[in-house]
Formats: sequence, C-alpha cells, structure tokens
Amino acid sequence: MSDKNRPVVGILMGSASDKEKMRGSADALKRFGVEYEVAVLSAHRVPDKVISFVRGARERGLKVLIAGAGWAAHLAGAVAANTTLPVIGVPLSGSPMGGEDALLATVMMPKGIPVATVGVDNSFNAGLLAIQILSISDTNLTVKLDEHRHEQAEAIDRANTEIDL
Ligand code: RP5
Repeated sequence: MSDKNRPVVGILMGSASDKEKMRGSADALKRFGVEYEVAVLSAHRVPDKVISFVRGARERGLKVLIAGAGWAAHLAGAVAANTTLPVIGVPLSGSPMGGEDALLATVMMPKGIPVATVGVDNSFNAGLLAIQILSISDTNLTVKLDEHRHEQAEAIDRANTEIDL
C-alpha cells in the first residue's frame, strides 16, 4: 500500500449496531480525502483486542483515533489509556438515558488521560476535528477546511436571502 492510501484515522465503535451513528465520521473524512480504517471493538467484551489494536496504531500509521460508544461508554477512555495519539470520543444515544450516560462516561476523563469529546451522535464533528488535527501538518487540508467554512457561511447568506415568515 502506498503511503497515500494508508489509513491515518481509525474509526472505532463499541458494537456493529453503532455503525449508522458513526457514519458521519466516515462522511467527513471521505469529503476531505482522508484515508481511514474501521473496527468494532468493545471495551467490555474484548478488552484485550482493544489494547492490541490501539498499541499498534501509531506504528501502523494512524494519527488520530475516533471512538464511538453508547451506554456506559468506556471505549474512548480505554483507547486513550493505551496510546498518546489524540483520541476523539463520540457519545452515542440508544440507551434508556438517550446518550447522557455515554456523554458523561466519555467526557469525564480523569486528569492525565484526555479524550476530546464531541456532542451526542455528532460523529461528523469527530471526523472534522480529526481533519483539523491532521491539518496542522498538511496545508492541503487547511485549504479544504477554509473552503468548507466558506461554504457554510454561504449557506447562511443564502438562507438570509430566502427566509420568509
Ligand atoms: C452497544 O454496546 C452500544 O451502542 C455500545 O457502543 C456498546 C458498548 O459496548 P461495550 O463496550 O459495553 O461492550 O449496545
């Protein structure tokens, strides 16, 4: 595999049933032409596999890890505990608590092991944040991020010319 096609972002999820909620990360990365790999890795059901995946991640060329999980969402924390790569947590809805449980489990990391947490089910923002991190050393991505911001601003301008009550 040439370096160009080598995944630089890992999208991890606690269950295959999280797939649709995590699609936003893949959408963002595809839109910016960033290669990624995907894995289902449960913090509670296959803890050893989480460790071996994450400990080899930097060597395999991954630069940012995104981890989405619902309920008592410990995946992002377990991932962050085993790497110094940046970890972005996506709390997912689906439990009787609607994602508030996953939000608190993901965001309330103890001092020393950070997880950058996005909003409940906002996996697109996790992908975008991964791209922003990568853009620190990739000016091509910086240009695309500026274009994306510009497109968003244009959409607001359009809304202002069309808004009617
Ligand atoms: C699923 O269980 C959730 O959506 C979540 O991602 C997953 C958590 O798995 P464990 O890490 O608790 O096994 O129902």
